[in-house]
Amino acid sequence: MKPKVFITRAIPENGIEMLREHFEVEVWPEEREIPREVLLEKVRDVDALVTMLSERIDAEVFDNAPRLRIVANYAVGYDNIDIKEATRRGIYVTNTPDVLTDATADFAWTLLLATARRLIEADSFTRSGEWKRRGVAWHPRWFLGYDVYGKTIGIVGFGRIGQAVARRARGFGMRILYNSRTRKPEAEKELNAEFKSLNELLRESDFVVLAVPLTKETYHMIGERELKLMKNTAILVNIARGKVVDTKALIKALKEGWIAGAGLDVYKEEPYYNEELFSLKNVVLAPHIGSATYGAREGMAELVARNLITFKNGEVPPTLVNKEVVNVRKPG
Ligand code: 8YV
Repeated sequence: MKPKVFITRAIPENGIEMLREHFEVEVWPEEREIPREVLLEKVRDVDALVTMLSERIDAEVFDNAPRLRIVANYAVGYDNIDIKEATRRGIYVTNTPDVLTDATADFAWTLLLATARRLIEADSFTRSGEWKRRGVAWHPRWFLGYDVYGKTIGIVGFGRIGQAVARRARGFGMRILYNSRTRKPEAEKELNAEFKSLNELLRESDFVVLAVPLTKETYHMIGERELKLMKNTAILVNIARGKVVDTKALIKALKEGWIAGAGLDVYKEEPYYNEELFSLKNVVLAPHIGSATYGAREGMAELVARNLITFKNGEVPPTLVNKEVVNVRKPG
């Protein structure tokens, strides 16, 4: 008999097909999120679980899943999973690094450029017929934005995605500053990046890109004090997690002109709606789509499947998060 895997959202078919060869597969078929009580019921007889960021995977889930041996998160981040609890119980946790790095870095740049050059405002002006109504071909003071080429970018969090954002900044002739928990001498050399304290980085950057994981240390790492350190011509881009920024402080900063604008892909809770924030003109907003390319999403599905299949074959999965779990239980 094949082991059973439950997938909490319809991931791309390539991953599901790979899994079908080795597992009995059930997929939550609806677009809406799986209700908590249904999830708790579904996990009762599963050996493996594929989860999304929006699901809290904690002791209660594990208590309901006596056969569960592995959780494959369909994301690089895993702040939705109680890793300590999983490890204690000998449950393997995997994520999807690398395959989404370039897509996410491209999207940071999409937000950066769209915010700097007011693309969304300009698009509505054109599409709504306002341009035609005005009856003027152009005006030297319309849609003035901020220069990007040759400016200074400050990247907070210099892991795979942060460095990929920096790699792109090289093509824009930028000075590259970064801040992270540990210094990265090799990346400094490769990317000609300068390590700065968070305060220095905020003071000196024209664009600040957040690329840190959400942890106790990074929760509200950008608040009123930090936003006040930024230049009033600077733009903040968040492709990390909404809770890294204090939303109230950000709204104040955008309204009162402490900073020039923000490009946001992530919010303190998701889905999110905030009239005060969403009515501002100097923000560009996306519904958490940093990794939403055909290539990245298929890569994520394949990696999820490879992790589960490798584990089933008694080997350590390629992108295991809780490495210490091998001391608690052997894979398989
Ligand atoms: C999510 C992400 O995976 O990988 C992450 O950590 O934030 C995104 O790529 C995506 O929204 C699906 O949950």
